[in-house]
Amino acid sequence: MSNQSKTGKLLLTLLVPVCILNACTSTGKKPGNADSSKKEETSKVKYLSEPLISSIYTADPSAHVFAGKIYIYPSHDIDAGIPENDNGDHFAMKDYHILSMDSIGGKVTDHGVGFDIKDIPWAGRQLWAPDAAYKNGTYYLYFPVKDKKDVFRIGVATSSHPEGPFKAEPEPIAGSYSIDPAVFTDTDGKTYMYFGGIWGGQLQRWITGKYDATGSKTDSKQEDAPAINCKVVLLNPDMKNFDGKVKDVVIVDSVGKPLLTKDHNRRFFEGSWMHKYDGKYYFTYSTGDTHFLCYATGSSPLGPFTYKGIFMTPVQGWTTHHSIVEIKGKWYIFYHDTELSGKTHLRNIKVTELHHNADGSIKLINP
Ligand code: FUB
Repeated sequence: MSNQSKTGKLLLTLLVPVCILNACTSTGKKPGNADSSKKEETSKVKYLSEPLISSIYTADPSAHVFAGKIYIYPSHDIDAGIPENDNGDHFAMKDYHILSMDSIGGKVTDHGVGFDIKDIPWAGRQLWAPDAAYKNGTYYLYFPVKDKKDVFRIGVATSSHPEGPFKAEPEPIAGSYSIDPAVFTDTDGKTYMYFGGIWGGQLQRWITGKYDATGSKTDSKQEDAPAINCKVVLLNPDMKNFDGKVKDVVIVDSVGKPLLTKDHNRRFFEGSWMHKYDGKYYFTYSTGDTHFLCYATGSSPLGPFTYKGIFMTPVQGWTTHHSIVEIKGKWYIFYHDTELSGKTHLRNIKVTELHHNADGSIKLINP
C-alpha cells in the first residue's frame, strides 16, 4: 500500500465517526470552479468554523496584526489538473492574494494578486506557503518556490504596503532550502526563520547539508534514527539574509530523548509556527501523514523543545497548516480544511479561538 493510501485510510477512520456523530448541514459556498459532485459528500460534516473567503481557494494562512489590522498571507490554491502524488505536484500554485480584516468575524477583504510567480526571476514552479514580517516601514514576504532545477528555495520580497504589491529580490535567500518559512520576532527584536518540510518539501534530501535528489522520497531510511528536524536560523537585521548557521529544531520527549523517525504521531513533518506565551516559546507544527497539529515548548526560540501534545485533531483534507496570533488580548489559530471543495489541493482558510490553560497547555481543538 502506498503512503498515500495508508494515510487516506487513517483519515477516513478518523473522519467517519465525526461525520456520523455530527450530522448537520454546512453553509459554505464554493468558488466557481469547484466540483459539485463533492458537495453531497462533505455536506453532512459539522465544521467548527466557516471559510473566511469562498471566491478563491486559500490555504496555509499566516496571520499578523500590522498597523492595528489583521493581514492574512495564504497560499492561493488552483486546479492545475495535475494528478495527486506524495511529492505534492498537484499543489501547483502561482500567486498570492493577501487578505485583511478589521476584526475577527468582520468583513474579509481580498486585495487581489499581491505577488506573482512570473515576477520571481529564479522561480520554476509551485509557490507554496508564505509568511510575512514588518520592520522599519517595510513589509517582507517570505515564500518557498522551486527553482529552475526543481529544488525548493526560500525567497524574500518587499513592499511599503502590507497587501503588496511585493517585489522579489533577484536571488533566493543564500543558504535557504525546503519550504514553509515562518518568521518570528522575539521581544528583544531578534527575528528568526523556522522552515522545512519533509516528503514533497524535500527536507530529507538535505540530510548531508548538500542537496541529494536521490535522497529518500519520504522521511529517512532508518525508522529508529532521530526524526528529521525543522530548521531555524537568525535573520540578519536587513531581514533579507540568514545571519549565521541554520540549526536543527530539536523536539525531545518527556525524558529528554529526541523524537524518532518512526514516531509519525509526534515527529515534525511541515508547517511550523512560533509564538511566545507567558515567557515560554511554543513551537507548533503539522505531523503530515498523521494529520495532527502538535506543540512543544522551550525556554529559547532555538530550542530544544519538549513535546507536549496535540492541540488540533485532523481537519478534513490531507494537509493541515496553521498560524497563531494574539489579537486584542485573545489568541486565535488560522488554519485550513477542504470544506468547500472536498479536494486535497483546493483548500479554504478558517479561524477559531485558541486557549492556553493555566498550566501552559493548549486546549484541544476539534475542527
Ligand atoms: O500548500 C502547499 C503545502 O501544503 C504547504 O507548504 C504545506 O505546509 C502544506 O499545507
